[in-house]
Amino acid sequence: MTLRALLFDVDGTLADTERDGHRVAFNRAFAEAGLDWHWGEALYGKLLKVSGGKERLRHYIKKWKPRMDRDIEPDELIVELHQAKTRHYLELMSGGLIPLRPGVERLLAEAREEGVRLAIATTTAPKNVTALLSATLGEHSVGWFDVIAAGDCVPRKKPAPDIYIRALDQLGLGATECLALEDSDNGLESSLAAGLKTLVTVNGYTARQDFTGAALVLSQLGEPGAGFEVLAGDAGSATYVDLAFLRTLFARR
Ligand code: XBP
Ligand code: MG
Repeated sequence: MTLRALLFDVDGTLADTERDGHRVAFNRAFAEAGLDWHWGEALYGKLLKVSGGKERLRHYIKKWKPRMDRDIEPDELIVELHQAKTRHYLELMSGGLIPLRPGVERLLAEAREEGVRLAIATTTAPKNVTALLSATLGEHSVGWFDVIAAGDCVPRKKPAPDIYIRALDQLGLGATECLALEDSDNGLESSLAAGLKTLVTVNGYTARQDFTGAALVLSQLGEPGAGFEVLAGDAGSATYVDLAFLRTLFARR
């Protein structure tokens, strides 16, 4: 089988957007709304168990603020806070705050040169994806992706397989023709449930998660001269991920 497309997760995979991007944007939205909530780095790591910003807010209110004495319905509050959070996130991104992870730009370029199609399958809002791509690779890079499946376009977020199934459907490809790139247990559960072979590159929040079922678990994609560390699986003699390496990984039984 030929490798036809790479499906990328966004947060944590393309860039380390959670700690210094989403988390900061949530905190700015809380302050703006006059709430004394603050999501520190460690608490945010726990909250990441729930994917999706609105879902994360709902979980936090239920668990940490069950007796909120505001005359506003939690549903309304969640929508308002999430809109404000997205505004702050877009502002942070437009400032070029967060770079792509090592190897991402190189791998995207190689895939384009060699006719391997690109797609996005993420839990985050579509606007956030466009903002990250535009800030790091230029506005034109949005067009490099044949499919951007994001946010609320499916009923169930990761770890459900819905977003990957949607992306495959829009690509018109089967799972066995594609490879997914993920950073988290929720993301891996989602891609595996959609039938996709998956390469995991971890980050500070996900390094100790369970990645059973992944084709390979690496510290990062790496670059020539600044390679990855293998956390689980067999990378052979490779030191960084390029398209030739992904083809070998993809072809493995
Ligand atoms: C990661 C997430 C996202 C962001 C928040 O998504 O869980 O929910 O933290 O984004 P992925 P929104 O790794 O699938 O890209 O606030 O826009 O939902
Ligand atoms: Mg992710």
